[in-house]
Amino acid sequence: MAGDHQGEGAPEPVLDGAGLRVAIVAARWNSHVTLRLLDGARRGLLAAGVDPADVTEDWVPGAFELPLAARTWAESGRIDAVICLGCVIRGETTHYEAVAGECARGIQDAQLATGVPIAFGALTVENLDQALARSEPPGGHNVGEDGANVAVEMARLVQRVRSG
Ligand code: INI
Repeated sequence: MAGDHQGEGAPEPVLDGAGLRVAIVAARWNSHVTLRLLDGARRGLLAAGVDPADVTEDWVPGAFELPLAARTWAESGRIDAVICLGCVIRGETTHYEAVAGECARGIQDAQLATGVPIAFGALTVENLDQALARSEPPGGHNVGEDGANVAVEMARLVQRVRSG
């Protein structure tokens, strides 16, 4: 993962997305950032071998709405993983904690309740500079791209364990 040194020493995941069906859900709030995350997610899925025809994209008003959209897709039985994309900037909202916290909690609740992996590709940052640094063009760090990798890795893990 670009810019990531947290996995040093651990085996690299084998990212084989062929045949996986993935739903991307993006928040319109701060769309100047979430569009960059969407680019990253598309790029990551393509690089992992996911067929663009197997990818759906939906927009929701803000990060607060991501969990419901993700859970609805997860319950549909028609996808193998979901990627949530959002951007909550502390300096620009007085209810940062509520929006960011409920987004994270809702996404975790949804993936645990459904057993469908849901990647948390929502930025929770102090300012726009931090948001841009985490949603970079090809070659840079992009949390949407990270989300694509997470979705593929976790979808395969779930499939492998379930199939015994
Ligand atoms: N939603 C975001 O995705 N990012 C934000 O920074 C943000 N701010 O600043 O408030 C935000 N608010 C909207 C929220 O997600 C809901 O859409 C809204 O409260 C309606 O439910």
